[in-house]
This record gives sequence, C-alpha cells and structure tokens, in this order.
Amino acid sequence: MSNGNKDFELFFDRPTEPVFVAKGDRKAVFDVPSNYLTNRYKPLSVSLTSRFGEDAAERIPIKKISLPNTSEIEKFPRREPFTVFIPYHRELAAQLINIMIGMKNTDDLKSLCAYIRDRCNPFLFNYALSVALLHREDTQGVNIPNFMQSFPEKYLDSAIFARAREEATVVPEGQREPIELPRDYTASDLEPENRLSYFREDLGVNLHHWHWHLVYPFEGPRNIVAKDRRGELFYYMHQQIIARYNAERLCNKLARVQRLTDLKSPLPEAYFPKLDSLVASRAWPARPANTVLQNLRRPVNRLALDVDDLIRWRDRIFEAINSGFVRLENGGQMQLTEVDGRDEGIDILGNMIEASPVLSPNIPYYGNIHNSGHMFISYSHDPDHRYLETFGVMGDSATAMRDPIFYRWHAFIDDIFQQYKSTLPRYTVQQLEYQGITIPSVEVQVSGGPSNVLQTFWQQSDVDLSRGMDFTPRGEVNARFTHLQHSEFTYRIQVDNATGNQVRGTCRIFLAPTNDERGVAIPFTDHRKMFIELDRFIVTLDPGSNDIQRQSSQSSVTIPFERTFRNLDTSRPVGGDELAQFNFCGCGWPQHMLIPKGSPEGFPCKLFVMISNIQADLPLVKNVAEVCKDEWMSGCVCDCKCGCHESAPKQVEQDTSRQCSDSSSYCGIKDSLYPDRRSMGFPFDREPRNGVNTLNEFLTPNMHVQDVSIRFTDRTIVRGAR
Ligand code: CUO
Repeated sequence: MSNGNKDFELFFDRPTEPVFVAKGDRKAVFDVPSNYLTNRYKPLSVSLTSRFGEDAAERIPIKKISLPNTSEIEKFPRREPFTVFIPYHRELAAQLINIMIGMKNTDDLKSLCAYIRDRCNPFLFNYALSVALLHREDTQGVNIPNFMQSFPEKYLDSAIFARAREEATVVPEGQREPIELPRDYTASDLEPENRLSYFREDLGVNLHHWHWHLVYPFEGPRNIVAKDRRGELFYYMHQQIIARYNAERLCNKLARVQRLTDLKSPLPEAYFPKLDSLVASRAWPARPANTVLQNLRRPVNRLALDVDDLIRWRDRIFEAINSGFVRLENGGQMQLTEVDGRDEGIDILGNMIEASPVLSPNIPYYGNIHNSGHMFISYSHDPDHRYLETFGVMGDSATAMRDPIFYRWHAFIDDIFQQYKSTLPRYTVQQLEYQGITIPSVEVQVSGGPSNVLQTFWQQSDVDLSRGMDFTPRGEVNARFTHLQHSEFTYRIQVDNATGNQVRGTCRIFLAPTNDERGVAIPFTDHRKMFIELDRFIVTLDPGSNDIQRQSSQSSVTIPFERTFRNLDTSRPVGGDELAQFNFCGCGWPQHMLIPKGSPEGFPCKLFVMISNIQADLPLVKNVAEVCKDEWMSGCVCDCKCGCHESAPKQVEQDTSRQCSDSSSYCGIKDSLYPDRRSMGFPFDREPRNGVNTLNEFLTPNMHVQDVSIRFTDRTIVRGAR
C-alpha cells in the first residue's frame, strides 16, 4: 500500500542499495516493473523479488510509464563524485531537475525515480530530487531527509565507519552504543588554524551551507533559480559567514582572515580532510601547504580554465563597479547602482559573481569567478588529472566550509561586493533615524547569570548513521559528536515612543567584537563589516515606555538543533502544517552556533540594537499577485506570460505561518518576497556618512549599543543530560 508523498523519502534511504531492497523504518519495498531493474539484476528478477520481498512490511506499487530519455544522465558514472561547481555536472543536474519537475503527477514522478535511481549517480539523484521536491507544488511538505543522513561520509571522520559497521553487525539494535567522534581530528595544535576546526567542521554549519545552495541553485529552470533577491542573498549570507568566522578567529587570538588576492603564489593553508567517500570508495584528496593554483585541463570533467581567466574576470567586474554599469551581451548597458532607493545593483552583482548562467547578465564577458575559484582550489592537487584524482572539499558545498581556504576565497569575493557597496550613497541621518523613537537601555541575561555576560561551552549530541551506511545491518547506530553551545539568553530592550501614537518598527540586533586582533578599537569603516546579525523582528510600540523581551532561541537567523538534524530526532511533528514547516527547511544557521565561542576571560563585544521605521522596512509588491501568481516573484512585472499589469505598490507583511519563515535573515522565505525591504545587512551594509569614524558617532537615537562579554567554559555536557 502506497503512503503517498511520504514514499519519496524512501528514495533517499541507503543511496547505493537497489530500489527493490526494503527501505526505511517502514521496511517498504518498491514493486517495480521488471524492465525497471538494471541489467545486472534483470535476469535475477524473480528470485530478487521474492528474496527481498520476504522482509517487506509494506509494498509500494510503481506504475509503468513511458520513460523520458535519460541516456545522457545515465552515462555519468555511478561512483564518481558530483558537484554543481562543475558546469558539466550541473548541466546534467539541470536536465534531471527539468525532467522531474515536468512529470505530470506524483505517481509518474515516483515511477521515474524508481527507474532512474539505480541507473544514475546517487549524489546527482539526491540533489536533483531534493530540488524538484522543494519546488513542485504537489510535493510540498515531503520530508527531504537531512543530507548527512544519506551521505554521512561528507561530514564525519572516516575512521568511525568501520567501528560503526562493527557495532551494527555485532550488537543487536537497542543495545548499541554511540561511536564517539574526537572534537578535532584533522590537525594538531601545531597548526594554528586548527583552533577554528570546531567552527569549520561543525556539522550544522556545513549542513546549513549545503542546504542554502540547494534552496538557491544557480542553474535550473528559471522559475526555480530567479528567486527574490537571490544574488543579494548570496552576497549577504556569505558576508555573514566571513563576519562570523572573523569573530571566532579573534576569540581564538588569530587575526582576521586575509583575502586570497594573489592567485599565483603558494597557498600556505593546507587541509587534510580525513573524509572517505563510501560511495566512491576513495579518500577525499588533501591539499598540502604551499600548493600553487594551476591552469585546469581536465577533459574528464570538461574543464579547461586558466588562472588568468580568473584575473580577467575580476578586472572586468571591477571595471563594471567603477563605471556603474554592466556591459550586456547585445552591446547594451545595465545600471549597477541604487534605483529608487533600492540597491538593485547588489543583486545583479551577486548573480554575476556567483555566477548564475540563468541570471548573470553577460557570462562570456564577466565569466564565472566564484564557482571557478572553488574549482581551481579543489583541483590544485591534480589540475590536469594525471593522478586520476577527484576534487577536494572546496569542490562541494557540503564540505567546502571545512577548509581554511574557503574563508580566504570568500573574503576575496566579499571584498568585491564591499568595493561596490562603497560606491553607493551613504545613509543619511534621516534614513537611519525613527522620529520619536529612542532606546534608553538594552540588556542581555542568561538565567541565573550576571547581566550582559553570555556563556558558551561544549555539548555532545548524537546522530544516526544507519541510513547512509549501505549494505550493513539495519537499525540505528549513532555517532556522538562535540559542538559549541551557549546558554539561552533573553534580550530586554527599553524603547520610548514619543510619537503619541501606537507605531510599529523593525528591531534589528547585531553583535561584533569590540577590538581588533591588536586589542584596539576598530574604525567604523572596518567595524561595520564585522557585525553579525543575531535577530530581526517586528515590534509594536505603545506611546510611552515599552519593555521588549525576546529569547535568543527565537532568532530570525537560526533554526533549532532538531531541525538542523531533523529526522534524527524522535520529537518531530506527526503531520499537518507543523510537519510541513519542520520538513521543508534545513536552511538556517544552526542555533548552537548563534554566538561566537568567546574566551575564558570573557570576550568583549558590542551588542547593537536598532528600531527602524516600518514604512521603509516592509517589502513592496506591485499589485499583481492575483493575476500572476508566482511569476511576479521571479522579477516578472509587465512581460510575463499571464499578462500581468502594474498597479500601485503595496506593502506586504511577513507571513510568519509560511514554511521556513523563522530563519529568513539568511535563507529568505519560501515562495515569498524577502521579508525586509532594506538592503541586506542594513544599517551596516555601506560606508557611513561624512564625519563618522566610530560606532558611537554612527548612532542615531533609535539605536543603542551595549557592552557585553562572551565567557567560554571548557566543560562538556551531553545533550539531554542534566
Ligand atoms: Cu557558498 Cu562559495 O558559495 O560556497
């Protein structure tokens, strides 16, 4: 008996075990037509069906359909690592996504999946099916399993898999013990960068990054790629990663990350990932210290690029920034600046730099700088494929953040965006202030602790590996990993409203280190880039004094631990809207990494709070939604198929009941406009007005800065333990 859309979850289970083997806790077997079996299994069809059908608690009928042509996709080797950073790979993914999106109903899609799953590369299949399920209307709320569950090999020290197999094989289910993962296992303290391994190799951080790129693919059908402000969000989410990383570095007595500007000199940063691919049965390649980037000539990946290409693209992008316009392929120009008070240029630039073949205005001229940089670095150990090696961790969005070089590369990318931002008009006092609104005081409080002191420590949590360990006995087998955690805290914000009316505003909360690596105050022009967003929410202010209280766990940046590691937690909702919400979005900074680690003596930070005027905050929508449905969100105003028309723009409220709306700052909201009309990162996204050199000089009465400190205690607690 089929279980409707829930059956799709089973296609993610144990990715290389054939489709006719019992799947998931349901022990469900897909009843596939015999011609769906791969050539290896076709002659064994009868015996396989009875052998693997015996254990089945449930049979899922698969209808026979006339299958689309998937020959190109099937040619891509099954055991080859896959990455969307390689143009050829992402073309294959786009083909498969298109086919999956085009299936006329979920039964046909299920049938296609049952056919193609065992014929195509499992990474490619997982990626394409995830994108398709996220974007088809009839598969909303399907539970897309956590990527780590399907491919734990991309997240965990390979040393634990043999132990996990032994545990699963020898010890009966229910009596198995978690396999403990050491906290830092990729280098020793001889390597100063190893102090940051808890951040770079954090499972939640890497899952967020993978999920972000899944939600915001740069190639595929236009209606999937062209999401509201996706180019700007590419800039902002990665800018915030760099700001967070820099804060962590300062906590660990390391200087801020250096941009990777010299593309022809040796790279001092090494990375030895200690990951093995279970699917490819190969170790992920390492990059020794002082590797030099070289021209790529890898026919096997259809890659032929010169380091000089990167340099040419960089120079052309700077030329566009400095001239204020982009050259189009047809010889025309596109303004690269603020339009009607909205920074449209950053969105164009984001799509140019990433670069999206669907949205970039002129790929032949501006190239593919960001993705190619990932490629150059990830193939630097074997640029011409002479050793038959595949890409390193920088080549995959699931693993890239593990490598110290990721941050150097993205600091370089961010600097290009910052160069553009420095061309924009400065915010005037009028744009920043909110007449009649002042903030006399701000306080943060950990329950039972001193005021304005945040607390961090280590925590141990378990994740189940069994769904990603193919051909091993069934049943849960857990890895126990150690991650940073903080005590929950409450913001108390006093706001005076002298307007005489009830008004609304957006409360924006940011945090930045007080001092730089030398221990001295930071000029505002640099400080503004170091502020990490902690929260953003709408407040209603009565006339007079208002006392706003907000929990750290409500952050608009993060998702709770249970969602980051969803499916692995028994407390997930059983159905309805709550499940849809829970299921959709693994995108969101992990709550356990909301604040930096701090230091044992207390790491001093500036907590910044602002209430901005709601009139300039809410997104504006041209009144076309009822005519055009989804099309208006993909930038279509007047020329879309359905013939929509413009009318007076109106403000829209964030619908907090929408899926995934609780981590909108870095991830946006599914099928909706970005909920904040201001430039992302406002008010820190551009250079300050003349005469402002320090944070204090920047402040208007509707802002407040509070000194806080983050105190780290070197103790480890086990999740759930008291
Ligand atoms: Cu997210 Cu370079 O974009 O990794």
